[in-house]
Amino acid sequence: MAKKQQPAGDAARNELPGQPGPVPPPVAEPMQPGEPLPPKQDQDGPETVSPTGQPTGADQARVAQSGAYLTTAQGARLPDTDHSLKAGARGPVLLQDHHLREKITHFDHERIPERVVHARGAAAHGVFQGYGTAGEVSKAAFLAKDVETPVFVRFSTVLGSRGSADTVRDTRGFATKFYTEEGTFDLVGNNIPVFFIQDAIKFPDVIHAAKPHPDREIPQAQSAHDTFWDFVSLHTEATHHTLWNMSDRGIPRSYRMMEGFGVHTFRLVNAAEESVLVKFHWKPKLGVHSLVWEEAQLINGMDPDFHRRDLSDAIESGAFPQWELGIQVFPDTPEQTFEGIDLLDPTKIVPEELAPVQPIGLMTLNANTKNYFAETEQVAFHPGHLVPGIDVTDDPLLAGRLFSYLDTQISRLGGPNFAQIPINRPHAPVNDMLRDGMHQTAVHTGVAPYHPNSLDGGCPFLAGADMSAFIETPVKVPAASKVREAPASFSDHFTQPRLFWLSMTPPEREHIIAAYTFELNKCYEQAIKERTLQVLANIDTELCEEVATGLGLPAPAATEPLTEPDPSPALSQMGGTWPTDGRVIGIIADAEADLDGVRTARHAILDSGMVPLVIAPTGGTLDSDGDDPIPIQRTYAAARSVEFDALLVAGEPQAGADAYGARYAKAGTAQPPQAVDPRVLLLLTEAYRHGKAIGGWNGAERLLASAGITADEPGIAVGETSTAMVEELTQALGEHRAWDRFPANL
Ligand code: HDE
Repeated sequence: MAKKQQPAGDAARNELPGQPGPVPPPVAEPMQPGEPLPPKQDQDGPETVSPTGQPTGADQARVAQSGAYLTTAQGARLPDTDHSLKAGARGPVLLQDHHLREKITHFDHERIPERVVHARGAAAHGVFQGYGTAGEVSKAAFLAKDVETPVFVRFSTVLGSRGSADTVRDTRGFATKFYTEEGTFDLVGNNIPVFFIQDAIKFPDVIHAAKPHPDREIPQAQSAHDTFWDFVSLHTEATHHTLWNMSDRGIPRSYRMMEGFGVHTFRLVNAAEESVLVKFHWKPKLGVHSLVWEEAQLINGMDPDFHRRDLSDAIESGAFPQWELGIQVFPDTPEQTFEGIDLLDPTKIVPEELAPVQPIGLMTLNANTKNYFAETEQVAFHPGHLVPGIDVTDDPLLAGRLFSYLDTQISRLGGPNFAQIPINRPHAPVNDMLRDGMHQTAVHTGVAPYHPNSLDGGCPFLAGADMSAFIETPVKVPAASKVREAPASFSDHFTQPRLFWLSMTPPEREHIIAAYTFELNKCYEQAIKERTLQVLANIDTELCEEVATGLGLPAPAATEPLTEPDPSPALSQMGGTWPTDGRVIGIIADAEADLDGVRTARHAILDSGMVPLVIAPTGGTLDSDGDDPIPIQRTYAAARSVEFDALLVAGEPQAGADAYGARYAKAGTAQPPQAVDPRVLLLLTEAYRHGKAIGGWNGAERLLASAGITADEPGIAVGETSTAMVEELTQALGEHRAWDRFPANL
C-alpha cells in the first residue's frame, strides 16, 4: 500500500509565524488498514426482517464501519477528511468541497426531537420465555410453554431531558417490545402501578405542570417546584401516584431492581373466545430496592449515568437481569370492578393479597445495545401494538394513549414509516398496503396496494380467528348519552393513598415524610404548601403533622373521613432477602494491607456474582512487583460511597500489627498516624449513614472506630479472614440495607 502523504497543511502548520516554538507533529495514525474489532459475543441485535419479510439483520447494520477505507455516503473512498478544500493552504475554503458539505450537513441533522416525556432512557435486548401458565386465559402464542420471544426493553425517567441525571425523584418507564411471531406486542408500563390522572385529556396539564417552568426552564428533572405541587394539590386524583413518587419507589437503586406495571386493566382472550380482565406486573428476581435520598442527590453529581451504567455493566459482566411477568386475573363482568375497586380507574391498584400475581413467563436481558441512537433513541413503543389474545379495556387513560403514541412518533421519527427502522421492525412477516411517505425504504412490488383487488391475484387475503388474526373482543357497550363526565367511583382519591401509607414500615414512612418535606420546602408559594398539607391530612394525621412540622406550618385537620383499609404488605420493599448479583463491594486497601486477604476477597466476591472494586490511595496496582498484582479501580480521590453497596476494609497482614492509622493517613503528608485520610473517613461515615453493610478483617475495627463505627452494630462485621467477611457482607446485602440502624430524616 502506498505511504500516506503528509498533507501540505500539516507541514504549513509547523512553520506558522508567531508560534512560541515548533509545533509537535500530529500523533501518528495506523498506516495500514487493520481488521475491525470483532463484535462481542452474545451482543447481537434482534434479527430483523424487511417490511416484505426479507431478512435484513444486524450484519447489514454493521457494514458502516467494517470496511478498511473511509468513504463518502455514496461509497467513494476518501484520501483526507481533516482538511477542507482550499485555494492554497491559507486561502478561502471552496464551495465545491462536496465532502465538507456532506459531512457538516449530515452532522447538522444528527439530532431528532427528544421524546416529549420519557426523554432520558437506557435499553437492552433480551428474551422472554413463556411458562404456558397463561394458556387458560390467553391464546397469545408467545405465552405458550417454552416459546422464546426476543424482546427490547427501554427504561426511562419521565420528566428530565435526554441529558438529565438518572437518579432524580421521578416515575420510571418500563417499556417492553415483544417481537412475537404473531406481530409485535408492546407492554408500555411504569415502575409505579397508578397514574396521576384518570383521563388522557389531562396529560398535557400534568406534564406542563411537572416539566421545568416555561420562563427560565428550571428546575430540570425535578418535581420539587411550585407548578408541580400546585397541580397535584388542586387535582387530588394525583394523590396516590404522588405518594408513590415520594416513597422509595421514586428513587430506585437500579433498573434491575424495579417492579414494572402495565397500570391499566387489560383484557385477555383465550382460544374459546372467553375473556378475563388482568393487570400486568413485572417482578424483578433481585427484589425491589431503592437509593436513599442523600445518595440519589450525590449520584446526580458523581455519576449522572448511574442507572444506565449499572444496567449495561451488569449485562456485560453476565449478571443478566431477570423479571417474571405475572398477571392478576379478574372476571370480565359488565361492572368491571373487583372487590369494589373500579378496574377502569388507573389511580387504583388491586392489592396482591386480594388477587395474587400469577407468574406467566420469564424475561432475561442478555445483550446491550450496539448503537444508542439506532436502538434506544429510535425505538417506538405503542400500547396499541397488540397480538391476538391481548386486548384493551375502556380505561379512558388508555384510550388517549392509543392515539398519542402513534401520533408522537410521526413528529419524533420524521414520518409514518418508523416501523421500518430496524429496531421497530416486527419479526412477524409484514404484508401491509401502507405506501410511500417520508423515509420509505421498502421497494414494494405489485400494482394493487388496495383491497379488494384482482390484479395482484387478490393478495393479500384477510385472515380469520383460526389464522391468528387480531380480532377486537366484541364487548357490549352500554347504551348511554354522550357526556364529559367521570364515573362516581373515580372520585375516591384518598382510600388507596391511605392503604399505601398504612402498608409502609417505619423507615419507609420516614422516607416519605422526608421527601414531602424536602419537595415542599423547595416551593415558594405558601398557599401551595398549605393546600398540600390539607391533602396529606386526608391521607394520614401523622404524615400531615410530621411534614407540617418540617415546614414550620400548622397541621390542618382532615376534611374527609379517614378510612381503615387493610394494609397490603406486598407494597413494602422491606423484610425479605434477595440475590445479590451485580452488587458492588468496595475494598479499601493499600500497599501495607493483607494483600493475600484482598485477593481472596476479590475472588470470593466475583465467585458470588458481585463486583469487587479496590479503593487505594493512588491508581495502578497493589503489589506491583509481585507475581499477582491487584488492579486498583478507584483512588481515594475518585471514590465516593454512593458507588458501593457495601464496603470491606482490608486488614493487617499480621494479627496485632498497629500501623492502621498511618496506612490510611493521607499519602505523602506528615500527618500523625491517627489522622486518617478524610476521604476514607467520608467513605465510611457516608456508607454507615446510608445503612450499608461494612466489614473488615484483622484489625479493621481500629479504622472503623476512627469513623465512629463499632463492630457490634447491625450490618457491621469484623472478623479474622477476608472470605468470612465476604460471606457476612453477602448475607447483609441480601436484605439490601441494615434497616435497624437506619437513622431518621434521610
Ligand atoms: Fe406515556 N407517552 N402517556 N405513559 N409513556 C410516551 O410516547 C402518554 C402513560 C410511558 O421508552 C410518549 O414515544 C399519554 C402511562 C412510557 O419510548 C407519548 C398518557 C404510562 C413511555 C406518551 C401517557 C406511560 C411513554 C412520549 C396519558 C404507564 C416511554 C414518547 C394518557 C402505563 C416509552 C413516546 C419509551 C412515552 C403519551 C401516560 C408509559 C407522548 C397521552 C399511564 C414507559 O406518546
